[in-house]
Amino acid sequence: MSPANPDLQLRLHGERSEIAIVTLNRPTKRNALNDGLIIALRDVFQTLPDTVRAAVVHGNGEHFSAGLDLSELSERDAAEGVFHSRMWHHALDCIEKGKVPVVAALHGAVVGGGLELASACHIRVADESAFYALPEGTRGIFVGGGGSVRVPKLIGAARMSDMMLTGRVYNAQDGERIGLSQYVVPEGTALDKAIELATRIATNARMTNFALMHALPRIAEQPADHGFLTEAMMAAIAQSAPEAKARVRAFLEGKAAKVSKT
Ligand code: 1HE
Repeated sequence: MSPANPDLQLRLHGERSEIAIVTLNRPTKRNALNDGLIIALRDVFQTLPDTVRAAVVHGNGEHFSAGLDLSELSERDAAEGVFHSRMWHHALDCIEKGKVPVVAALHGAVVGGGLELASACHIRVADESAFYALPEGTRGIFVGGGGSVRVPKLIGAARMSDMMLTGRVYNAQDGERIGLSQYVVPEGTALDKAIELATRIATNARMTNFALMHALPRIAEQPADHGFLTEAMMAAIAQSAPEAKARVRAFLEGKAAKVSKT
């Protein structure tokens, strides 16, 4: 069950092993992401067991992730740099466009490639110790793990430029305010909250989760006229699933929960 690389751990949680908890386990290096760890992430998300319906990613130690392992950067030429970046793209795509929704539990440093990893997840829960930065600007490099595609979708290109040009660091509260996370929770509780959310997500109809992962982001990028058509197709497929019919019937018969204020 555990990946071959000890820097990444996988454990299954829940009565039906429906939650995968994926742990970055390189705390002495602040979960800096070396090639081995990126490949292990790719492999783990490509081969999640069939029981899994939602996943959580978090980091052991004081920080979520210090980003790219800078010790591996120095000797790369331009061609190697392109392939290296494409490797990150593929691995993080296995999270964003993978089998199940993924919740990131964030604490401490969520910087550089660590923020790129978090951005590939579907929900981000930060505890109050979390802070966000893109120190690539300071290091004389550029994002390479999909950050220039995903981060502007969360906070806009202007805020991302500011982070990279000036080294601006956002704390957890401001990170939530601008859209880097959807939740802020007390220090030390991000993993519990992420597991709680993943457990709820795992109860959704599979086609609903599929639509939210695979159709919604594409529809959002389509011209409106194309988007309406794609939405209509997706809606019709989702509604026709037996599980959807059973859920709607249960509500009409008073057997399903109403929407209620929190
Ligand atoms: C590292 C890395 C790393 C720590 N690569 N080894 N990312 C950065 O520019 C962030 C660099 N890291 C930091 O700013 C700080 O380490 C932290 C704020 C994250 C944490 O600080 P702290 O005081 O808890 O830890 P530390 O003492 O700085 O680091 C502990 C060890 O981890 C130390 O090694 P040691 O052998 O001396 O113990 C550090 O060298 C090591 N370490 N971060 C390698 N990033 C796809 S492109 C993405 C491009 C990027 O991500 S660029 C941004 C890189």
